[in-house]
Amino acid sequence: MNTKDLILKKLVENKGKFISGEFLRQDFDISRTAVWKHILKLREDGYQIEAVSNRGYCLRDFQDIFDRSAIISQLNTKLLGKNLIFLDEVDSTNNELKRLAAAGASEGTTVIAKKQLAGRGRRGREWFSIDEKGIYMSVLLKPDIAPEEVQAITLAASSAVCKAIDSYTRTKPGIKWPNDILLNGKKVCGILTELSAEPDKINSIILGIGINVCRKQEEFPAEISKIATSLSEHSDFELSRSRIVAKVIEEIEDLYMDFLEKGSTAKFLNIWRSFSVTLGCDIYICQGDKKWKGKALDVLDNGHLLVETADGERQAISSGEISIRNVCGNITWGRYSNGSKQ
Ligand code: BT5
Repeated sequence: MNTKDLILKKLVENKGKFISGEFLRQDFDISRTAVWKHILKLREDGYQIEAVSNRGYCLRDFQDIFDRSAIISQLNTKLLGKNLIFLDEVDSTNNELKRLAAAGASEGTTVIAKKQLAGRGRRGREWFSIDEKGIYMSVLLKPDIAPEEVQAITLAASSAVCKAIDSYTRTKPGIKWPNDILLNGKKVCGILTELSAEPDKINSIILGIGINVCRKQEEFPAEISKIATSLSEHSDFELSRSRIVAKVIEEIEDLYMDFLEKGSTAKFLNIWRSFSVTLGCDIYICQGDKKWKGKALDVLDNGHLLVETADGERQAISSGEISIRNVCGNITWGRYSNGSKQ
């Protein structure tokens, strides 16, 4: 973090309170003039910072400033986001992180973009992200696990996003297996997990997360306007993308570190279960030409879905397309794949 970002962090931590110029000067070992120059630069970036003689500086009001400084000044993590790349636009944050990973980027490297020109869903589908009304981010993880365990890690991401957004929304978010996050039955967030792996070892995982934040219902393209929604449509709060991003990264780190330390998926799978709108539902599973009916019973330690078939047998589902009779009684099509190899 440079000095400007550190000053911003102090102001954010003391939001609404005055911090004296002398305190900042001493804390960062710079001159009063240098402090003032950083304040002017932050104001140029859009921050409303009040300056009152004998009292100091105070950051006021809600501000949805979405840039690198705003995110890192609110981020309290040890690993994830420590190397944070913020772009005005990119083809896809997953593509960019793939390029960085190939060039040796370290674990925790995070790419965030204001908009994507070629945002991707799973299996080549499109993720609408051409405007600046969402969060488009990718996080690089390098856990020492076998490829078949990757599904569990992807469920950690949906659990983390739900925890992060739950406090902003009027209705509780729901997860449709494996990773679609819904508000009132409509998709607010999608997760694209891609991995680079050898037969028995993962080299890296890219967790790509897209969250619709402040796009009005009528601003979605016609083809998805009935199935997609934004946080702002379900929230009474002014939403700050930088705050939400910081919270999502912190929640992922919390669950990921717990997994690495304990070697157990229990913590995030319990969170996943608490947000699931899949478990207990009748579902249809499509695998190739085969389509069969079952009941979603539970999610297993490796992230696979445990299903009871019509004749009472139990099967673990790891891939295929599923449709779910959701809580509202409608049939909702969901899709699942194991993640794609790079
Ligand atoms: C997903 O795919 O839901 C994964 C989306 C991941 C997006 C992030 S953004 C950051 C990172 N960089 C990328 O390029 N991607 C990741 P899937 O389950 O295949 O769902 C795709 C389907 O969701 C589409 O076919 C549409 O029906 C619908 N959809 C597209 N854009 C949407 C949006 N903005 N909100 C809700 N639904 C959308």
